[in-house]
Amino acid sequence: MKLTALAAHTPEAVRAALAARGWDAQPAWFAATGMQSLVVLLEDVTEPEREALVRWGAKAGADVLTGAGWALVSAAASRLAPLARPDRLPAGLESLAPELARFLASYADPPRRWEIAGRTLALDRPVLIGIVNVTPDSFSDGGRFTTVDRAIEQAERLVADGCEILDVGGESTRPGAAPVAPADEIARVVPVVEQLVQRGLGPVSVDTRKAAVARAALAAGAAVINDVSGLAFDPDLARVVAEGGAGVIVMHMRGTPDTMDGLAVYRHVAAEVAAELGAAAARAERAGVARERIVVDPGFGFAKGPEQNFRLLDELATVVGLGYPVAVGPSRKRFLGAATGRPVEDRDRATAVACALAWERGARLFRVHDAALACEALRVAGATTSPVPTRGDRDREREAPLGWNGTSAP
Ligand code: PMM
Repeated sequence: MKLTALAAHTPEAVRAALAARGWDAQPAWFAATGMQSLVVLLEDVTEPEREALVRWGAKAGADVLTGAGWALVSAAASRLAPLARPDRLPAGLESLAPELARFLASYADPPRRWEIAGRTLALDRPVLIGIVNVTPDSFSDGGRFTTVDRAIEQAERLVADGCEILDVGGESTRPGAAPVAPADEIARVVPVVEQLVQRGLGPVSVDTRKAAVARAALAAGAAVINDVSGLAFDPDLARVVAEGGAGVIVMHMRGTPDTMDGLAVYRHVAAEVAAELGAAAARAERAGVARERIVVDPGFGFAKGPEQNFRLLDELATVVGLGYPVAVGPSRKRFLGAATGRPVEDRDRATAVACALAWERGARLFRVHDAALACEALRVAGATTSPVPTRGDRDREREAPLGWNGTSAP
């Protein structure tokens, strides 16, 4: 007998091993995801639930580590699947089924598209979002592109370098930045949005926390609203997005740019950021934004110190596990400077590496100042991932939500 250790950090190696042995793409992918080992953290676990989990784990051959109120469960996705099915669920674990079913369904069949105003973006390859700041005080290209012409020049360069979306921002989110009145923000942003739309550059996203700015931007032709406050700053913003049929990026932060640094206190940063982002995305859905229009972003640098940003980057799959497409914005941020010792104007290589790492962990959209290096890095990273085969409707009906069958014939 001959033994080869397979690279099990993603299902790719098992998929490729099956494909090399004659399996079709779809069953090979499905079996590979079923065989993939997953670890889930369960919290708010009652004592009877904990006992039921330990009993199930012993029978199912899953590893279960528990403490008061929590459990860590590690098993192949196909072994976890019965816990998500009401007809196969062991007694006492009923409260686990809905969340686990949602997670396993999005894990096996991740979102592949993002619906924004007027079009659909494919997410089976990296999507670059180019930053067009029209603030006089933004930290990294502050003051250089304040006029419409210069913003357009910058946008043209970003598109030529590989950006598919342009994100126009008229308010700096740097701590201590002067607040901008909605009318001033509109006056900065709208002429740029109009010009970009007129020239066919974009689709255009607008980075704003304010409903009035979002309304004006959507009327001018913007297709996405990018809210760094995660819909917490202006209670009307989600409704404006819903009514405009726009896409939305819901970013994680705590407090405001002025208070966020003092709120960077976490016991388990990835779990807490994911939970808070999940709640923000649910707010968007309650306000009428369709799930297919929502992208979430962990908000690197917002209410997070350098170590927390790196932990979050490493554990990005926890945010991906929410089931929404994930965007990241590490571009030129302080934590990259902390690791490299490079000043803000020399962090594009570090940004490109962070983007590639984020892709490997499941991020699909990348907000950058300089697209050329990030685009190259993401082409390399993207080439390591084969597209997830589409399941036909019949397959969906038969398999959905969780019918892994590791013994499918080729
Ligand atoms: N970072 C900044 C501004 N907007 N939006 C999203 N979605 N994600 C981010 O990480 C993010 C953002 C701050 O950076 P900038 O001032 O250079 O734009």
